[in-house]
Amino acid sequence: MILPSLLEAESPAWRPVKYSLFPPLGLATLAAHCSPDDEVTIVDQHVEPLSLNDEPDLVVIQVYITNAYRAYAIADSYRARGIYVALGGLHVTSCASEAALHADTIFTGPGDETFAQFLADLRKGKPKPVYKSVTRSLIGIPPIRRDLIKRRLYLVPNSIVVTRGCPFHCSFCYKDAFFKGGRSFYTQRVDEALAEINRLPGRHLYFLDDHLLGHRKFAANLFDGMSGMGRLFQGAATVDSILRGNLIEKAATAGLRSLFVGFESVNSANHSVTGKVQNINREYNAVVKRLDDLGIMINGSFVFGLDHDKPDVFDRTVDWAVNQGITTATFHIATPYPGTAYHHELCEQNRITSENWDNYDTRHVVFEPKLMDSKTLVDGYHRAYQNFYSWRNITFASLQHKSVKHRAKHFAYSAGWRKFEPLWDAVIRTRQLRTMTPMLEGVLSKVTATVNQKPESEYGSSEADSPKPIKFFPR
Ligand code: B12
Ligand code: SF4
Repeated sequence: MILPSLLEAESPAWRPVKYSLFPPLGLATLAAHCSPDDEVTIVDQHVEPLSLNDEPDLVVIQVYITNAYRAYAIADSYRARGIYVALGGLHVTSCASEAALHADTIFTGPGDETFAQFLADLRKGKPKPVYKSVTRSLIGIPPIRRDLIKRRLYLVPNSIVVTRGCPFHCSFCYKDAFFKGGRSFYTQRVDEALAEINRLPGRHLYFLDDHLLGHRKFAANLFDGMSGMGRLFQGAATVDSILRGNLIEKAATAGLRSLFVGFESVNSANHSVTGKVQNINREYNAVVKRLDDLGIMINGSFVFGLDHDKPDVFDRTVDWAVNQGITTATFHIATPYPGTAYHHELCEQNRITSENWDNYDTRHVVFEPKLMDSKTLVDGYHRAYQNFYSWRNITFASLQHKSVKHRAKHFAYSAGWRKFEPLWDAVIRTRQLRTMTPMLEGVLSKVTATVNQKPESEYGSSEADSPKPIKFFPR
C-alpha cells in the first residue's frame, strides 16, 4: 500500500516537517480489511524511500490531486510487470476516467466497504474494474491496522478520524464530489470511537475529521466519554459550531487544546458567493474570544483570490489575525478542485488557466483572478506568510492573550512551527521525531485551571438563533 509523495518533495520549498506530521491513516484503515494471513506493508513516500523492485500480488495506491502524476507513474511501472494495481482516493473519485488509464481497478468515494468487496472478488479471481461506494457506514468497521504504521517517522502518530464527511455543502469543497451517490456525513458509534482512542498510546491525539463538532450529539457523548482520560487533543471545526451551545466547553474539558478554524475570508463580500452575508467582524471576533477564554489555541485557515478580493486583502487578513492573537495561520490560494461547484463555475467562465494537477496545491494560481492579476496574488500570499510569522508579529499576537501561560504557549507553538526549520530537518533526518512529543504535549498543556463556563449570551449566539454555517472553502 503506497502513499506517493508530492513532486515538491524534491524542491527547495519542501518543508519535511509538514509531511512528517500524520501517518497514512486511509491506507491503514483499508488494510484492516485484509485477512490475517495477508502480508501487508504500507510505504509513505513522504517519509521513507519507495522501492519498485518488489513483486507483490496487489498494489494499492492512494491518490490525492497533488500526488496524482507520481501515483500514475508508480502504477504504470507495476502494471508493466503484470502486477495488479488498485487506485482510490479523492482524485480518483474526481477524475475517474483519467485514473482508470493507470489501474486494473479504481475506487470512487470512501473505501470502507468497497475495498472489502474487492478483496473478496479478487480472491475469487473476479475483481471488477470499478467499485463505487454507495452504502456507507462506520459501524463495526475493523480496527485500523496501526501496527503497520511506523510511528517513529511521525510527529503526530496518533491521528484519528471518528466521522466521515461533513454536514455542510460549501461550493468550493472536495466533500460533495467525494461523497456523491451516498451519505456525506456519518459517524462511528461513540463506544467504538472511544475504544479506538483507548488503543492509542500516550496522551496526544489529533482528530483529522473535517468537522469534529459537526454532529453535536455524537460530539457531546464523545467528549463526555473522553473526560477523565487525560488526553490532549487537536481538531477542526467551523466558525458557527463554536458559537452554538456549550459543546466547545465540553471539548475543552475533554482535552481540546488547539482548533483548526476555517475563517477563510475576512472579506465579507466573498461570503455572498454562498448567499449568506455575515457580520464577519462580530462573529469572528466572538469565536476568537470564546476559544481564548477556554485556553484553546487557534490555527486559522484563510483563502486568497476569491472573486471579491482586492490587493489589500493580504494585509487586512494578517492584521486581523495578528490583532486577534491567532496562534498559527494557514494561507491558501483559492484552488478549484475538479468535481467541485467552484471548478464547474470557473470552467463555465473560461477562467481555468492550468490543468497541471501538481499546481493544485493551494500555492499556485491555476485560474484567472477577478480583481488582481496572478502575480499580485502569488506575491501577496507569500507576503502574508512572511508577515504573519515575522518575529514582531509572533510576539505581538502572543501578547493578545490574558494569561502569561497562554502567551508563552502561543509564542512557543508559533515560533516552533515556522522558525526552526533546520532543527526540524535534523530531527527528521535522525529519526528522532518521537523525542519531540513531550515538548508538543507541554505546549498543549492546560492554560486555565478549570474550564470557564460562561453564559452563552456573552458570545452573542445560542443554539436556537445560531447563524447558518459560513464556511465555504475547503481547508
Ligand atoms: C491529514 C491531511 C493531510 C496531511 C496528509 C497526511 C497523510 N499522510 O495522509 C498533510 C498535512 C501532509 C496534508 C497535506 C496536504 N493536503 Co491534506 N488533508 C488531510 C486531511 C485533513 C485528512 C486526511 C485523512 O487522513 N483522512 C482520513 C482517512 C481515513 O481518509 P482518506 O485518507 O481519504 O482515505 C479514505 C478514502 O479516501 C479511500 N481511499 C483512499 N485511497 C484509497 C485507495 C484505494 C485502493 C481504495 C479502495 C480507497 C482509498 O478510502 C479511505 C478509507 O475510507 C484531508 C481532509 C479529509 N477529511 O480527508 C486533507 C486533504 C486530503 N488535503 C488536501 C490538500 C489539498 C492538501 C495539500 C495540497 C495542501 C497544501 N496546500 O499543502 C497538501 C498535499 C498533500 C499531498 N500529499 O498531496 C485536500 C485534497 C484535495 C484533493 N482533491 O485531493 C483535502 C481533502 C483537504 C480539503 N478539504 O481540501 N494533508
Ligand atoms: S469546507 Fe469544511 S464546512 Fe464546508 S463542506 Fe467542506 S468540510 Fe464541510
